[in-house]
Amino acid sequence: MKFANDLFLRAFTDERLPHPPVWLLRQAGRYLPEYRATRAKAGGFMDLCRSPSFCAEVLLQPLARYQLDAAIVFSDILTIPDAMGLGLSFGVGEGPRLARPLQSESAIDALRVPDVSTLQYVFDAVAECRRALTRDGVQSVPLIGFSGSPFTLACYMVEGAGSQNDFATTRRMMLQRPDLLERVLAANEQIVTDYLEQQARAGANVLMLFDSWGGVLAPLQYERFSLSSLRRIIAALKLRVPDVPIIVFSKGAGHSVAAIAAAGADAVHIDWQSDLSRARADAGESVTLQGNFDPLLLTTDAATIQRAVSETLASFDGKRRYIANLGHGITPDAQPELVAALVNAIRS
Ligand code: 1CP
Repeated sequence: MKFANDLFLRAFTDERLPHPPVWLLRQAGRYLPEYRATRAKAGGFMDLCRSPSFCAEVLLQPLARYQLDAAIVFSDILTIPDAMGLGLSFGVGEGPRLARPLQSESAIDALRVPDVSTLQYVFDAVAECRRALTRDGVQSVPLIGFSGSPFTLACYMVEGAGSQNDFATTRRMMLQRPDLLERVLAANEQIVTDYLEQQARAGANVLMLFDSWGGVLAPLQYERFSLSSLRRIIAALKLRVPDVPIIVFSKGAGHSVAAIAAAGADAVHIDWQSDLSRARADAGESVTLQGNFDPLLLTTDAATIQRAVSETLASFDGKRRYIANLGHGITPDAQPELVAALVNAIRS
């Protein structure tokens, strides 16, 4: 595959780059008026995710506005609980809800690993996104495919929604009946592995695992209930799709950067509460780091953003094995012109 811009892929090698490649977690989304218009046209959020042409449309929206070095397939991590029949819905301006959360042993007994073909609409979206990026055989920027981690998916599957109390229902199950949580994690591990493999086969150039809630676990719990499954998923993918770099984001697990690197991740995404220089010391020189600007910057002003970028890149070598990004997803109140300010400050 030929790329017009392959800076992002070169950040997975030891090459020194002219400036860090940059893309932003959740770069397509509600902060963009054109995204809100496409979502309204599609009907609902899952209708948007189920339409490859709408997915490609919103994929391109941030690329048209900003000089970004990667694109991420438009989808959501909750496609897997949906395929498991847990009754996913999204209201306008609301987070996800599952009608049938896994809150009893009998519900977990009934849990089945879906056939990966039930997620064909996601693989079709990957292929359509890749086509939308490509002209005359040249792809503009690399395409990232993604999945939730087994633990983070389990948080939603047990809780039935997002959480204001660090997923207490899930953690209570972990404390009282670790065997039950481990059955959910084993089911998730199997489908996540196949799901990522199929995204790579459909055209994703890089894969990312979102362990967004791994940080609610203490370090030993994190190893047992999250990182162990990530390690096995990475090992399986390295056999099945060996040339595809893998990025791991365990938000709030800055204590385990070295362990995530040792688990085989090609890149570790760093959250905004962690320090990049410290992460570099923990991860070593042969792992790529991605992150970690505070998403709140996108609700401040251009001078504040310029200062934050200068300070970060003065204290940290951003030209080798580093991908600039946010330390968590863009929020709906981010100002589109400040996204431009951040991207331009990083590039210069
Ligand atoms: O940049 C892009 O193109 C965004 C694609 C994308 C990704 C990578 C979306 C679209 N969701 C995700 C991943 C995702 N989804 C994560 C991991 C990343 C992270 O930690 O930020 C998580 C935790 C979710 C779950 C989810 N989906 C939430 C959070 C719920 C909570 O716990 O509070 C929400 C609000 C969604 C819906 C969603 N997904 C994506 C968008 C644009 C939206 C908003 C839906 C809408 O239009 O109303």
